[in-house]
Amino acid sequence: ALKTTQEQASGPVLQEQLILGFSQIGAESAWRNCNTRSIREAADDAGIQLLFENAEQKQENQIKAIRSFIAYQVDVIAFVPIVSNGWDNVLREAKDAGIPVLVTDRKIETEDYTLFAGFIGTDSEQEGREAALFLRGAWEKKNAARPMKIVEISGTEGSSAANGRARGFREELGDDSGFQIVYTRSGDFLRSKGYEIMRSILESGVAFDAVFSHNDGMTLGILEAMKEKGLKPGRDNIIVTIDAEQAAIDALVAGEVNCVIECNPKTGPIIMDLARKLAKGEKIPPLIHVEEAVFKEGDPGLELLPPRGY
Ligand code: GZL
Repeated sequence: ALKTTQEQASGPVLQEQLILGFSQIGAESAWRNCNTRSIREAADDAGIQLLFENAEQKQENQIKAIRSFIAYQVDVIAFVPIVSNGWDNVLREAKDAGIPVLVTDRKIETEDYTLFAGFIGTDSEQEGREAALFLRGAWEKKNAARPMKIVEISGTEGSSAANGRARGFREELGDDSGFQIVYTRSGDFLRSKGYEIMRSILESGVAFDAVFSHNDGMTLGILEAMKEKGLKPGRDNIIVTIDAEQAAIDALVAGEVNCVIECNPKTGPIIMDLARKLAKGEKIPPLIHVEEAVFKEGDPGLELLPPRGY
């Protein structure tokens, strides 16, 4: 069902407008909202007709959305899989309908990698490794004669972002007995849950030296809970967080967190380039990881960083 931009006008068909069906997981964090803005703006700029569905954090809504894109006979489907598993059936339906699928931001696990054309997003395992590298360095600087006690507040259970960050973090720490994860719990990437979990940890009296938080949204809740208890986050403890939204960079400059690892949400333009290639039947790379930086306390020029935009 290729709608032409010239259909209404009597003029000659100049350009058939590409129709992209996009299933987004929701609006759980500033990062996600920036990702959505980037996709909408890039579709506009590229002259691509975007059918955008917000799944409100439910996989079944994503599956329904993808089925509606198939029924509508869009040219390309792209989606952020909220969790890694459970996609094979609906992706087989898209393949049978001859519609190429682009997986973005989060990854899927499947027995059949021909079910999608490629992945564009961030390397969650590398983000986890960077977090471990920072904590290792920070603890060595303290010259402590005992293992570092780490609290981990992780992202959405079953998501490649949370699984990858946890895996990369543990791989980098290795079985080095100098680092102990004394508590780990999912905060679902939500600020409110980050707050609740840290409050309960502080009330339980669990001793810890460092916090590894899987996203800045939860970290803002963690900071709030610590301050309520009279703690000085980033001073009384070491905090490493992922996304690099503006509020986290501001906290880094203020000395309330110690390391911020970038996870780039602005993938709209490259998603549109890849969608256009797929619509023309071209091959695309199976895996594209976007570049990411690491910001540490004491880095020169932190105050001069351009606005993050999320
Ligand atoms: C990471 C992305 C995560 C962000 C969170 O690639 O899927 O989801 O880290 C967002 O802020 O909610």
